[in-house]
Amino acid sequence: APRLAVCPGSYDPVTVGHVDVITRASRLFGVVVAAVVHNPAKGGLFDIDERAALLREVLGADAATAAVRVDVVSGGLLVDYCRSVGADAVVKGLRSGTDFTYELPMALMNRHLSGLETVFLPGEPRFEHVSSSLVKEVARHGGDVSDLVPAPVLRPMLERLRA
Ligand code: COD
Repeated sequence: APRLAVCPGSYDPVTVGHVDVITRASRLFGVVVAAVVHNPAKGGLFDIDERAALLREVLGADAATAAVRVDVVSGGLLVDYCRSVGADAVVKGLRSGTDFTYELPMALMNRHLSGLETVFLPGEPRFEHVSSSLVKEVARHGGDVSDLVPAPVLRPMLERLRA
């Protein structure tokens, strides 16, 4: 069977940084599932089904093939979801030492819980400053974020921020 990786995230909304990580993961694994995970620590602009719909639109032709899928994880542990889909690894992008400090305990905990390994991909330096939360903040105050989110995200995000 092809190796399967899960790229979990809040994806609220998907950014060019996320797309870069998913695309690079798909060159390493036969199947990549971009999993929209409900993170109760973060209030959402979009609900998780809306985020998943935007991801599917953005990943376009890739998401229509078996090689890149989009799924929703509405609760529970990531390791349980990963087991349910037969994942071989979690793949995450690392922008900085701050990301590493946040991600390392989760990676170790997930391995402790179920043996699930995490593979870290170094973030593309051009996108090091790109996060969903900063994109929303800049857009909310009228800044230009058109290079930071995929084109299909821009209008729905601006409309939602205005609402
Ligand atoms: N460049 C590279 N990587 C990036 C970039 C960028 N510009 N932007 C984002 N990323 C990476 C992030 O580092 C992260 O790895 C991933 O993309 C997703 O980012 P976000 O911001 O969409 O998602 P987070 O950080 O809010 O998601 C955290 C999870 C919800 C995935 C996490 O909390 C989790 O796994 N929860 C599941 C519940 C669980 O099992 N808890 C116990 C874990 S030990």
